Amino acid sequence: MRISSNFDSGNIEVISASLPDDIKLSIKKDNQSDFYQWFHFKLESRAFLSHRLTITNLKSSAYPDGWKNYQAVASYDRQEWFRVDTEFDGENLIIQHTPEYDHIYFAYFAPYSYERHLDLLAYAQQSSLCQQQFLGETLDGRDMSLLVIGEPEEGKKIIWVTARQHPGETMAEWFIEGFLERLLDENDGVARQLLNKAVFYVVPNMNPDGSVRGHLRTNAHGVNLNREWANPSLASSPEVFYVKQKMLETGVDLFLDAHGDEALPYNFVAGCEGNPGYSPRIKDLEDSFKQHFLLATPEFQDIFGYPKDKPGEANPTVATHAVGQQFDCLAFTLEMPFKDNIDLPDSAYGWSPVRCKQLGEDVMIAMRAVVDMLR
Ligand code: GEM
Ligand code: ZN
Repeated sequence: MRISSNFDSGNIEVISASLPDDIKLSIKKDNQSDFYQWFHFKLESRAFLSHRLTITNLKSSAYPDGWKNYQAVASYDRQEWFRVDTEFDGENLIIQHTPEYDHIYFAYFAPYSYERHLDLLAYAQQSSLCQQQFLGETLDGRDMSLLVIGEPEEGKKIIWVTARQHPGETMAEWFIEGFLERLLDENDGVARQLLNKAVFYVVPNMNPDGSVRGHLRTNAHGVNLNREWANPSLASSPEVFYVKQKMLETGVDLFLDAHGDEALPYNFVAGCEGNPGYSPRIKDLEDSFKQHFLLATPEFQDIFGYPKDKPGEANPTVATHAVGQQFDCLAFTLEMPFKDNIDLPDSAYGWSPVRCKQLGEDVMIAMRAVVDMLR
């Protein structure tokens, strides 16, 4: 029996793996950070043998509430990721599974590999609607890539969408994949109308280094990019530095920053109610966007989410707050669940890549509803 994780976004520490019904594991911290929660590894054993895998020491993980009612995902072909029997005893996560094949992968959520990221960029730039731009290099020397969709033109609105500041939140890049596939679909009326009215600046992965390293929340130097937007630096957060620099060039009329949430089993958004510049205009835009998103899909809801920030108390280092304040624009953090949307549960797959992609398509309905009112 063997457990490995030396591959794209791999993360596990083997404590003991000699008995199939008593495998003990732990999760490595993000480099130069105390955050840990993302796991992704391969088990090589014998099919049709019952296995019990215990991931230990989770009381101090980044979001312990994330393990309550959580089911791990597994895959034989690295394409289909299904949920497996998982219990949390307050300290350890216990996965009980009898594999159908000798080799099986386990992960916190369906991984989104760097190769798939490069394929997504390559697919998009083949569209006549899309231009790929290099913004700068990350700390590990990877490209920060921007996709510009639509023709910049006087009078068009500027819509920015970023994803995966937190690399373990792979649902964010699955969401972008669905969003791009619809936006680039020349037979889709909603996409075509939006592209007559707006230009889109899309960063499918804000944190390629953390993604490959198997981090939950930080970049190669252990920096949480979603706390760097007030004062990004080339030394610590070049990813944010380059994107913010480009935003200052283009301006921003609507900003959406896609994330995943460990604990809440819902899709929801968090806005800018705590910004000093928050106004009735922005509140109306937020309400209209949410009302139309609610009509577009029952996968979105606006009852459960983060506590509202008090007036003037928004954290100015958070992307949504910084961009919303800087550009006096509609700006949302979008959260998808690591668990499931408990309003529409799927016991076999939970929240999944397919549903992330569908949400990426559906959000376009809300964008279409507000695009004419952004300024
Ligand atoms: C969150 S977003 C920050 C909290 N936002 C509001 N409005 N309360 C983060 O960075 O902590 C996003 C995430 O981690 O997914
Ligand atoms: Zn996040």
